[in-house]
Amino acid sequence: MTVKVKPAYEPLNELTVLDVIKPLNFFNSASLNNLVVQEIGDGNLNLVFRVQDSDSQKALIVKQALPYAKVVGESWPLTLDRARIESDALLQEAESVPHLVPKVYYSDSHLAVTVMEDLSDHVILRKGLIEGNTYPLLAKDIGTFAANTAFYSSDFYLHPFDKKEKVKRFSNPELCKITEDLVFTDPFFDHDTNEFPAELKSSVEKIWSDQELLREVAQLRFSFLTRAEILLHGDLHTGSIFVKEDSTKVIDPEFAFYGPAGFDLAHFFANLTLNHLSQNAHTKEPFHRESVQSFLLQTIEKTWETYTNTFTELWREKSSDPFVKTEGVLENFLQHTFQEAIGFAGCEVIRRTIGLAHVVDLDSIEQKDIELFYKKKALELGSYLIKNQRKFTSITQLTNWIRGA
Ligand code: SR1
Ligand code: MG
Repeated sequence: MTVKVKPAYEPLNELTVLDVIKPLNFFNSASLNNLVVQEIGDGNLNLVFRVQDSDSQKALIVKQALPYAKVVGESWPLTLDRARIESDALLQEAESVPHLVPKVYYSDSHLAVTVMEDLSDHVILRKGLIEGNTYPLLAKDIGTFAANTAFYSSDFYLHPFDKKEKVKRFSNPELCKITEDLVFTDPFFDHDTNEFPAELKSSVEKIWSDQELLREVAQLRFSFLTRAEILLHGDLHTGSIFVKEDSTKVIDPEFAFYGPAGFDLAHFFANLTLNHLSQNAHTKEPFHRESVQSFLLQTIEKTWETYTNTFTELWREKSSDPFVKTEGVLENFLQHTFQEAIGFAGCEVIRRTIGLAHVVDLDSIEQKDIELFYKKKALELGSYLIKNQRKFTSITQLTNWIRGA
């Protein structure tokens, strides 16, 4: 009897990555000598290799989790289980929106590896937006993604036993702890993970001493910790979305877990908002700037509209909830999701400005005084959203507020 021993975890390199992909028969055997491997990871946490046949140009991606957070180094250990969560979440999402996620070809939880579709013909949305590009399908695609992944993972659709099984499968305590700390805690206290220029100190101290604001943040944080409503992507910022003119792909769901329904859309809206502020510095030509900014606001509006329409349709056609026909039940859910999303978005705007992981949209503003000006605006806007979340009753109220910031 031969006993197959699973390979022990080792970080891959540009040579050993070939041992993972050869048995998959993705490339034909004649082309194995022509494979070109490049490590292209530029995120905070993982290794990402692109393997390409230099003759046919056919390519795939091998993503491997490291046992620590790359952004900080080995002093910050991090579970490898996030690779399993990521590939499971991609497969789960593909059940309802296969056209909006990369295809998974293979995964190995021991090596913490996911082998998936190469999307090099797309660009990262954050980069595309900073360059002043616009994407006509973005709103419809993200609204469709958010509504489908929410509905099909929720108690409105699943049998309670299946739902609770999934909550267990997507339990992701270490990655959630990163969000609990970096989004909902550290930026609101004088914590050593925070990072901001001295010139922002008085604006930051205003946040730290604002009891009304802190009370709201505490409540949002508690929601994030306790409300297992839907399977979230968990980190849906503009660096987790690949785009081109005719395609949108949501990548990187390693933070996936069951959480409050407004969280993903909030992060998407917050990152569009930060880009909107930064366009004032990045896009010099006024007509172009105005058109990019109005694209960003229309994207927020249309995403929410698509989300509510799609969710409502799914609810009417497929919900197993006993209160499906009771007037106001769906409306209450959507309203609560919307208002909480405004609060979550405020937290994301603040943490991306003064916390550990910033956004390049604001950080790359070349002129220091202009960078500080828009960072102050971001802090004011974030605080306003958190404190006034329950006053928002329509998406245009939000976009008007961002326009006027
Ligand atoms: C240490 S990880 C920092 C941030 O990067 C990820 O993309 C998440 O947004 C996390 O908060
Ligand atoms: Mg990521």
